[in-house]
Amino acid sequence: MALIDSILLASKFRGCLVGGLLGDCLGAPYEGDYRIPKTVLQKYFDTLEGPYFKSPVKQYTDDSAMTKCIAESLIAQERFDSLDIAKRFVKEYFGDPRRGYGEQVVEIFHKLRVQKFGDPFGPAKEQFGGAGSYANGGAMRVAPLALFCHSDYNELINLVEQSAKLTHTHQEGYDGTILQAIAVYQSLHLDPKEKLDTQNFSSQLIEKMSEIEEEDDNPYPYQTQLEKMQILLDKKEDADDEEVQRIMGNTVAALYSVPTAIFCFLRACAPIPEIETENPFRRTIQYAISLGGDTDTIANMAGAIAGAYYGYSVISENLQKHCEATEQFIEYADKLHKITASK
Ligand code: RVK
Ligand code: MG
Ligand code: MG
Repeated sequence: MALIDSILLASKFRGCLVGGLLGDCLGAPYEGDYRIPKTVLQKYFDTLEGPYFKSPVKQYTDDSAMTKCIAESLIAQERFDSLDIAKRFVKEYFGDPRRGYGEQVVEIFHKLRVQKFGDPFGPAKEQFGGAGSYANGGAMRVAPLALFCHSDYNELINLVEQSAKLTHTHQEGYDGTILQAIAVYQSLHLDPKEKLDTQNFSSQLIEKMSEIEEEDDNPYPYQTQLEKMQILLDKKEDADDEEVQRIMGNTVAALYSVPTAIFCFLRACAPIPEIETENPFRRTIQYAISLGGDTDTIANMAGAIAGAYYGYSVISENLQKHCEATEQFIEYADKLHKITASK
């Protein structure tokens, strides 16, 4: 692992949170579309990144609303406090419910409120007839916790699992959250000036997920997806969008969106046909959105990983100006950096 100095780390913290926010805001208008023509997205990004013009900001969705709750809790408590996070989820949802939340997760917020937070982990266990949610809602909000635990891998795994289980008790739901956090963790520890070894990045993810998944009943789903990802990465230009969609997936299921987001980050290190930009951060989210489906969330997760790798300086100022709450997310990143520096 590279030695990352404090200035670069601060930039990576900002890059991670702002990167995720931009993926959410810019991906949200396309959520649910089958696949978005590359030409349409090229124009969309060129316009937003070009000379600044006044227009209503692109609003963030539940992904960033819940990320905000975790960031604010960690900043206020200076530690992981599951009850405090649960309370913030509920307050945030009832104060601003129209952010496109998952259909079922809101049941948890209602139950938590009625039960006065007696057991913050209880209602999640009852979802889907006791099976728990396998969707990507745990992963989409995990970035601040990955930043908070950047110097302690074992703490990261432990706390991330707990954070997921407030809403996602299905193995694929919480292991997907862990995988997203590990991808951010790995990105934070790499020097962006050195060429990224994408096969090594994915091999390390597979190795770490084998330790996580060996304790589970169904021990292979993420390792299997990541192995498929490696084969696609090797194919580069030869892997067309249809194949990527079919193999990696683009749905709300964590298994078919978290590895997809990681794939987008790794694929976008190199040029991609029909995506005209020299900027690898922009290429990452533009590519993630082009794959369609759960665009806000896949671009959010890919943006957080890419931002944690490249740092804040790579993110276009004009793109930021067109997105809601950018300043607020910069502030969260700076405060989290300060807290972790003094830990
Ligand atoms: C709308 C059957 C299951 C399941 C299970 C399906 C926002 C359901 C964000 C459910 C993200 C959906 C996304 C969402 C995040 C999950 N059996 N179906 N065991 N587990 N599902 O409600 O926060 O966009 O169809 O837990 O994880 O932008 O409605 O929410 O894209 O996944 O939602 O799962 O969703 P939830 P979430
Ligand atoms: Mg959303
Ligand atoms: Mg989504």
